[in-house]
Amino acid sequence: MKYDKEFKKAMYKSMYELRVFEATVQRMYNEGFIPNSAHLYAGEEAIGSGICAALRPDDVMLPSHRGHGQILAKGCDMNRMMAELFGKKDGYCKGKGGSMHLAVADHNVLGSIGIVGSNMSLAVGAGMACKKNGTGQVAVCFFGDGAANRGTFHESMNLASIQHLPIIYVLENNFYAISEDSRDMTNIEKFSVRAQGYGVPGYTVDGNNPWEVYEYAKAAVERARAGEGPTLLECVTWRHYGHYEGDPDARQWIYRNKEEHEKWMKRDPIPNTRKELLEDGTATEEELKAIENEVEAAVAAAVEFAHNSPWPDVSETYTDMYAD
Ligand SMILES: Cc1ncc(C[n+]2csc(CCOP(=O)(O)OP(=O)(O)O)c2C)c(N)n1
Ligand SMILES: [Mg+2]
Repeated sequence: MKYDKEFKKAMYKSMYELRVFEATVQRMYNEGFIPNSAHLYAGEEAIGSGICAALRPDDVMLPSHRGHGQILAKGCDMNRMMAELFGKKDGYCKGKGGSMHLAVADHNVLGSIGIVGSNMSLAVGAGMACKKNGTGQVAVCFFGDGAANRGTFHESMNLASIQHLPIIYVLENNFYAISEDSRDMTNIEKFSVRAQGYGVPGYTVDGNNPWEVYEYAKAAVERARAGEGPTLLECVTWRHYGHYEGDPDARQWIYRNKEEHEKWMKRDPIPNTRKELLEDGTATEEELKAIENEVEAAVAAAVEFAHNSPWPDVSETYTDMYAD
């Protein structure tokens, strides 16, 4: 076996956490407890978990707007994340960040972001800081196929390349930017070829296979830590739900195709990895059930924590808004 059993079980646990967290966020949103927009990560877990398995705790993350899974996979606290989504005082940003400005200072998560593609510009600054620190830190920037058509993608990658910045660009290609099919929005088959234009290595990776994502991430991280510069990883995947929670396409197939969706659902990374772990003798059914029960209890406890957390006081409305 290529990986030891503990590593494989930890990867499954991480992906399962992301899945249950998002299913719960969906329920909490629909019950009216999350006063915000929610772009769910379900289906894309192998990317967040695979990339983060290759990171150090002090590496810097620039999540996208679809960031819950990315942030959770970095090891952030589920209770404080859920409280933040509820807008409560014990949230990571005292309830003022919500889903799309969820920053976690003590894990170097610079914040999920509502302006699509803007985190690629910020990644250059983060990459410069990592390089200046001289401790081998890297910056990981997550964004989608839609964001890859913004100017910031090109400017960021060019500057990162000439300055040999330690940045991993993780393009989550789920084929859609809201309702726009990326196959109608570009004339290239693979976004990864764009990296060549900047002298950056670019790879297209199976984003539903955590081991493949991890291998490419590990190589990209090693390259970045060695001072050799950025890498672009295009991770091909599929989101299970609509663009945002409430998107009518999730039930009515307005812009996505039901047949294509069903084809992708057979490639769902969670049941497939579960099956693999059972078949290759990594874990028994009982062991996997125990992991799943533990995760489900932790997510339920996070909901409890969020419900019990107080609302922020009105006097705090303008505190923590700007750096001193
Ligand atoms: C600069 C900017 N333009 C448009 C939007 C509206 N918008 C929000 S998400 C989104 C699509 C993003 O698609 P993609 O980058 O593929 O990410 P995905 O949602 O598929 O993860 C758009 C156009 C925005 N938030 N910011
Ligand atoms: Mg997309």
